[in-house]
Amino acid sequence: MRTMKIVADSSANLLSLAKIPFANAPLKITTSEQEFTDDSNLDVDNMVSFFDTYKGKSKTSCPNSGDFLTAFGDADDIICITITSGLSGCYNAACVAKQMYETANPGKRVCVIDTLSTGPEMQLLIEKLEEWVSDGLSYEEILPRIEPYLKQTGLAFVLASLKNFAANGRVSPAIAKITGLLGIRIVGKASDKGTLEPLYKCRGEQKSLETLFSYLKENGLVRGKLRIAHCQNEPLAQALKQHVNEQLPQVDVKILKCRGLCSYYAEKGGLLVGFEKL
Ligand code: X90
Repeated sequence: MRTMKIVADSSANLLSLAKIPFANAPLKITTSEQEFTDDSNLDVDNMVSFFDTYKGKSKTSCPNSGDFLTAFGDADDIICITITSGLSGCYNAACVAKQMYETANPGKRVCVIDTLSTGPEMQLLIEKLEEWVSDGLSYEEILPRIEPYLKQTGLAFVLASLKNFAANGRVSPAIAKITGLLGIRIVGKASDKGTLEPLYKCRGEQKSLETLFSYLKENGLVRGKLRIAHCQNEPLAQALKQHVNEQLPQVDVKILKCRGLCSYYAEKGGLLVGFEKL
């Protein structure tokens, strides 16, 4: 019996899976005062509080190939899920790790998937992989199902600030300009190329909630899954859940907290949603 393992970088906000082996490769958030490694030891609330008052420079870095090798462990078949290559070097580092792993361990196999997304959309794929593996599907049977599944899912967000995106050169100056205005929320999505695409500017959180919900409904949320990841904004996450439960009672909604990487970019109050278009 070959052993199968799911590996993801820490932007998926998951630390373990209930039914199958899983490991995460941590990204890092670095400041001139402190470095935060986005693994299970990270106190996320403490990191978010730190950024409340920190005014200096900060940056993020992806796991290196060694970090991915550590996450691979010694499994025979590995499916490795990464954040969009449009914004991060994770996918590249994972591909290098795959080459090293397969060369050092003849017969072992790694499949690296660039999700062109992050956070709760990665979570949906990982949940689906867990389901397929527990149902007894083989590595060969699972691989061709991944890209079609990703076509049926999407990522949307509500953010109050794109300060850290701009500071890290991960949005264009034109987009950076619309942010930071008091009370303005940006509702947007992961583009087809895996970059941040703002769609609407909303005044206030209530308006952003309505806008996000309409977007989800118009883009295929009917009876599938909705996964909400928030950065210290349980009230907004609960309000969205309640609204979806009332309007689209068949949708399966779950809420979780952002880990370090997503908290850093989404910033306090930010909300990410992954949804199935079915
Ligand atoms: O390699 C690195 O240093 C990591 C860079 C990651 C940059 C993007 C993080 C996104 C976190 C924020 C809102 C969703 C935007 C969706 C765009 C695909 C989540």
